Amino acid sequence: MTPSVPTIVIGIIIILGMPILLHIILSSSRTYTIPPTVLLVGPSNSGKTSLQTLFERGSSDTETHTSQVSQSVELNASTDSATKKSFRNHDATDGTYTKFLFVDTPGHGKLRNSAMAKLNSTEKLQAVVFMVDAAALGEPEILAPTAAYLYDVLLFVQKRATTSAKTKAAIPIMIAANKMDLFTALPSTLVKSNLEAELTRIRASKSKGLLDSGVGTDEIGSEEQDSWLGEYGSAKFTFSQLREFDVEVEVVPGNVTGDGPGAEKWWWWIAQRI
Ligand SMILES: Nc1nc2c(ncn2[C@@H]2O[C@H](COP(=O)(O)OP(=O)(O)OP(=O)(O)O)[C@@H](O)[C@H]2O)c(=O)[nH]1
Ligand SMILES: [Mg+2]
Repeated sequence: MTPSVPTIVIGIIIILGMPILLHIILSSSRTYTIPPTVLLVGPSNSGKTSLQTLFERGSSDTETHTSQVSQSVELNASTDSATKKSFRNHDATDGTYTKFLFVDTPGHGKLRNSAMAKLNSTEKLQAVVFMVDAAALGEPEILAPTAAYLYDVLLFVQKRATTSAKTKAAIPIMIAANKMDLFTALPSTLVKSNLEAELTRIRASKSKGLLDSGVGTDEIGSEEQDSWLGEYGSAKFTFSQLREFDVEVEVVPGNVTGDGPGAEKWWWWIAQRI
């Protein structure tokens, strides 16, 4: 029973190799189980945290505060038409449910970077919900910063679609026009046209800035084209121009609290895209 050299070598390989093999198996299965993620962005006070609470608990009566950090909850959605109206995240025992992460981000201007970073770093990002306060969007001082934020999000998604078309699918965007329970709320058609008009203005001023910065007309070419939102050179921006990049943008009205269309349509939109 004297141990031979090959036996010892094989023994050592097995002893040293097993943990490494186990690590590879476990870490690869971990990345595999990351659920699809839906990111909730938008300006402060639009109702993001309220919506996340509603989807998670089935009600949203708790007081919310300006969010300081991103918050992730795990939800189950089904495209089964029988459950179309039930977004309550109750036990997923019957039917086929898809587990997904619903991530709330802080909307405050000073914390916006963290939301944009999330957009950039989220694995399995499946959809983006951009929430706006439809009751406040009639005021220019709310509309302007809201559109500026939306501009950044849309341009990010458009750029991602053009640069990595083969590796990553384009991300659909839902503009959730919230607070439809309030009589001051703009109808979704006006939410859409107001945002498009403001985005047109922003786009024009950005391209003008580029021209004014002294860059020669020869040099702007593709650089400017890449950072132009929507159809290049068009006078007016419309959300439908993003279809050219396979990016779908839809305005969907709803409300988290009070009486109105509710949150079912938003839930249904999400369920179909995860
Ligand atoms: N009337 C009405 N008020 C709403 C609705 N949804 C949210 N609110 C109110 O809007 C306020 C802001 O809601 P939050 O959910 O904290 O807003 P937020 O988007 O998370 O804001 P930040 O965390 O600062 O980015 C709260 O007082 C909510 O009660 C709605 O559908 N209708
Ligand atoms: Mg919040």
